[in-house]
Amino acid sequence: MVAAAKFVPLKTYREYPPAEMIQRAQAFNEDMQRRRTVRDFSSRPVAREIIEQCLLAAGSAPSGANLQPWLFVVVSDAAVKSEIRAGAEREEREFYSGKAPQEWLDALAPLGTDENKPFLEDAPYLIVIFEKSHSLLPDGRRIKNYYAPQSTGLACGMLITAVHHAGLASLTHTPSPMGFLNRILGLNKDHRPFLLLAVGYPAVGVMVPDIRRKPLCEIARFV
Ligand code: IYR
Repeated sequence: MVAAAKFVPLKTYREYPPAEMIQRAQAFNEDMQRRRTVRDFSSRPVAREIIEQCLLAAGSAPSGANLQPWLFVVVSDAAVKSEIRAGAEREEREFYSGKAPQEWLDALAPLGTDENKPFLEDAPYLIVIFEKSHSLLPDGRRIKNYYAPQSTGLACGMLITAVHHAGLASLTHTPSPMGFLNRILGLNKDHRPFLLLAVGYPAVGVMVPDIRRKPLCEIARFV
């Protein structure tokens, strides 16, 4: 049986005068341009409440058929972080010493990355985002999640934005393959590890690569 659509009035939309819209868009862009990925974190504690609010913001992302095909596993336990570091560094050693083609290594050179991932223990939180291939409906039916990668990617983008907005730094980390995360976190094959996000304060005196963002004319076309 197909559930009947139920609609309610949209009460949350807010319109701004055009000049204010421009000002808001500029201010938001300026704030987003301050975001930088960092690879060195302070172990300074961060209140769980901040992470919870950022996750709720991420969970407001649009998703295929509103199936919300994501699971955020927040790791702060030191022993679990160590296991994750060991699993990731095992994959990264292979990546950097043979698996990655030279072209890929050349593209990474400006970022100065290598197989050592101390941030996986230093950062107070590792948020492992899983893409769920299926949903369990309240009536017990198991159905496929539509556009699961797109939806989960959108939620990740919103999470990174929320974390930055809250005043914390993050690092998107994608050891490959990431199957070890299922084993460590006890999740079945319906859960595909999508991204590992380290979150916390940047280390004091942290350095970041001297890189630029592409100008509008290179990333957009108005037709
Ligand atoms: N996963 C490796 C390699 C890596 C790949 C890309 I694409 C990056 O933007 C950064 C790193 C690592 O984390 O070192």
